[in-house]
Formats: sequence, structure tokens, C-alpha cells
Amino acid sequence: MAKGLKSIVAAVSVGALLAGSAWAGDVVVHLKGGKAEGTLYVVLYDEATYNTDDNVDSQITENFEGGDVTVTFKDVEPGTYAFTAWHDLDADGDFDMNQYGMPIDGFAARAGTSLMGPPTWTNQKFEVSEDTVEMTEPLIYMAQ
Ligand SMILES: [Ca+2]
Repeated sequence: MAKGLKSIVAAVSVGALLAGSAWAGDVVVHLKGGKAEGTLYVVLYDEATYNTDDNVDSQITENFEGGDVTVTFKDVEPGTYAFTAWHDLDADGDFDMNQYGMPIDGFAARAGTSLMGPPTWTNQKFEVSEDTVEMTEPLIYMAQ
């Protein structure tokens, strides 16, 4: 009896592992209107890593050619995520702001053009399930 139960538990565990990868979805971020210079960082966070130096995944494009670009994060486990895009125009590794606190470097966020302040986890988060999640946002250059 106990042995039979153990086999069922083992079978269920293997099934859950297989299902986990099968259910992973892609996150596709379309960014529009980039300037042709610097380094583009597109970063995927979960709640634990949001606004920290850690992240779930990131894609970095040096010598960014500008224009429209599509970044895909493949096989993202189901859950709640947020992305940020930072266009480090002078490629100095710092998110530069002017003396009024306006970003000099470019950025993109969900609903970026209607945000009244910095992006937050609450206004940026979205759900990933087995389906592809697609978002289209402009790259914003405020202090240019
Ligand atoms: Ca910079």
C-alpha cells in the first residue's frame, strides 16, 4: 500500500515537471522609435527582483542601431512579471537625469507615455501563463 502511494507521488512529480516547461510562455516586447546610439537594456523582473540589481532575465544590445526593435524572453515560467527598458544613450552604465530630475537616458515601460511618475511594480506587473504575452511601447526620451 505504502509502496503504491510512493509510485503515484513520483509519477505526479515527474508530470508536474514536464507540465511546467510545456506551460512556459514567451514575453515579447516591441520597442518603437529608438535612437541610434548607446546601449539598450531590456530587463524582465519578478516581484522579488523588481528595482534591484537582480532580475529574471535580461537582454543587452550594445551599439544599438535605433528604430524599432523586438526583444523576446523565451519560455518564461507562469507567474507575475514586469519589464523595464533603459536606453543608456552615452553607454556610461548610469541612468542619467538632468538637474530637474528628468531622465536624459531613454526608457520604456508599460503604458509609459501615460505614467505620471516612475514605473512601479503595481502599475507595471503582468501575468504570464502558457500563452505568449506581447507588448508594444515607445522608447521615451524626455529631456532631449
Ligand atoms: Ca547613461
